[in-house]
Amino acid sequence: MQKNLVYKILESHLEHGTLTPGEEIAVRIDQTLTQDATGTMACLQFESMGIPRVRTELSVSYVDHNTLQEGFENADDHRYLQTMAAKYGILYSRAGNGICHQVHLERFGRPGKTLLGSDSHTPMAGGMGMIAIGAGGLDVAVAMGGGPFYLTAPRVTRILLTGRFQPWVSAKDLILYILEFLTTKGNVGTVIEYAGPGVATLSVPERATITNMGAELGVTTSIFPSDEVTRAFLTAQGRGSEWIEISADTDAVYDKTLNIDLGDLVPLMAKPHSPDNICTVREMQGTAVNQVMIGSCTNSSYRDLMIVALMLKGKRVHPDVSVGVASGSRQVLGMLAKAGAINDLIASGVRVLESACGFCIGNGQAPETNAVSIRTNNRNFEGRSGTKSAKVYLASPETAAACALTGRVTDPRDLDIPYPVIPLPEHFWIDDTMILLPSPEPEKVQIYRGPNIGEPPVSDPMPESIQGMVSIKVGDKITTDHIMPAGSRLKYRSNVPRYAEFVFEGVDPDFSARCLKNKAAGIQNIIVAGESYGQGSSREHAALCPMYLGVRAVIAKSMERIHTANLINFGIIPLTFDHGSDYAEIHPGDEVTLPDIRESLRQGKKLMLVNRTGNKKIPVSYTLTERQRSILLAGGLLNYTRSPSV
Ligand code: MIC
Ligand code: SF4
Repeated sequence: MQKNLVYKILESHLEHGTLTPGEEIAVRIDQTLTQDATGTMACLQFESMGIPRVRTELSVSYVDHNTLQEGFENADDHRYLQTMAAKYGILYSRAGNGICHQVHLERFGRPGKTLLGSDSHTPMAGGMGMIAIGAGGLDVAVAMGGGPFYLTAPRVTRILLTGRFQPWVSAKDLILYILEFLTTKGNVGTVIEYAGPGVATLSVPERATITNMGAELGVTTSIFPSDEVTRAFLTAQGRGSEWIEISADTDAVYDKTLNIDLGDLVPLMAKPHSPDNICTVREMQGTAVNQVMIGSCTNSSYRDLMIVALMLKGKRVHPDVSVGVASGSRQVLGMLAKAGAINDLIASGVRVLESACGFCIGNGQAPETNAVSIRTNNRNFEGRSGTKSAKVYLASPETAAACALTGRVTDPRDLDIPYPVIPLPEHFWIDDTMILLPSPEPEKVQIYRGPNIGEPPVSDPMPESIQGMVSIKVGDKITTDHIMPAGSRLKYRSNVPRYAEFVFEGVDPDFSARCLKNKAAGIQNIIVAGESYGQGSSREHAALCPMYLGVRAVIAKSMERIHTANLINFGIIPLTFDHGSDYAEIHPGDEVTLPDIRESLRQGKKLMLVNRTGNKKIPVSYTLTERQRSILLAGGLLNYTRSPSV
């Protein structure tokens, strides 16, 4: 049978199951990546598995998120990660070397391979023909130990690209356009495969911008074929020998095909507070801008930042706008410096920021009250910038630079300057000295553990029945940033009891204390939610910390993939309403029961939620494989791994 690209790679890595959409499969993972915000927990979990050395072809531990280092916590965690990597056979990318996804694309991504990363934007590596998937840290820890990754065999949507971009329109505009019609909801279980003659007009970094923001669509991953453009990129990275050609068969079958002519696109923006709230830049034209932030894993390649530097060269940014530029990697920063672009940026009044996540995760650069902030990153959830009242618009580097110059929302086509064309460099600057190799004498490496590091907590097995209380009821599109805020709270990632104090901090500041009180009284906590619960980040703390607070079930209208997997991994049952209208029948504080849950799960039987306060029976469902049911019965993946036959 003629195969699409996704199924070709999945088939060559299949360990269990049959490749039929909707079926559970397990695939071998060639490479893993972790970062410092999710990685410390993943590494602690890996250590607790008692495996002496990682069993992947390549595992890299990046430090890029927690580089603000207010207090000792982050620096201690970094030292832990460095020593842990040295001992267990992991490459360690030091703080300052860049954002995990950008560095991975430059130095490690390989067409045809699989990559699992403890970060939701791992699919960025799909820009060079890999199956790259984001997952919770525990799933990545299992993959580091050589275990396969379980997922639902996806439906594949093909996006057929024709034509080429008009000047001033670029990859960000394309993915924003796709977000407008596919939205952030309803794409769970799908992979997007890009094809068509338009593909050849896009460089690897442009493709990576597009696959990066597939995370915002909620798809499992996105992928481009590996072609001559990929070969040129790998060759310029000194890795030409790692290139293979890989693409779909001519008559390959897809679940759906969408057609986009790149020439039809115009500059777009995502308005507050969702990446799918799209308008044209011209619709917002003239709105006063307070801040422009250019960078993040989505748009921080050499191409993106050279365009910005050339647009600003010889000019000054508007005096009312604070402008920051953060390169995605030390390679990009070094090349900008060699090209004189850093001088151009400095001269124009730009604040040159560290090669790290920084502003994107609310680590510094919080804008002023009620600010309009134009950013090139991928998420504009309320409060993520660090300022709750700020209005964040997502846009391309071209649009962001135009706004920086004029102090108003400006379509870059309206600037009277020629569109800078940035050819792919023949050779990128290669200096891997900030990537430390594992120790040749692992037995001699002492692992450093600062006082911020605690043991990862483990849940109890699933009780016979859940007797609980609705501790919170939230609406639609609740993101993991709502559940587990990042920014200034990030430094507590390795200290679960402390971090758990901030669960739902911006939504209901009393949530954590209420849950702990219930827990002490033997009452289980239940979360009730609307559509697309758990969008956004892969952070497993959005499940781990609620688990610590005694949350046992989440009942939602619908739920996102990575978060659902994280809930299961930490023993919290993800349930959906059979009838969305029943959402209205439950209120905060209601006493509810899930009778005989243990037995029902064991036998795969239907569940009924009894609302004792409202005196109602509400049918709820789960879509769980036998393995997932066993994990829940055991009280999470760690318990299950220790004794799988619960
Ligand atoms: C994000 O962009 O939200 C993050 C921070 O990179 C997260 C990971 C995390 O919470 O540490 C992600 O996207 O998975
Ligand atoms: Fe870092 Fe932002 Fe990318 Fe997440 S989305 S990995 S915080 S740059």
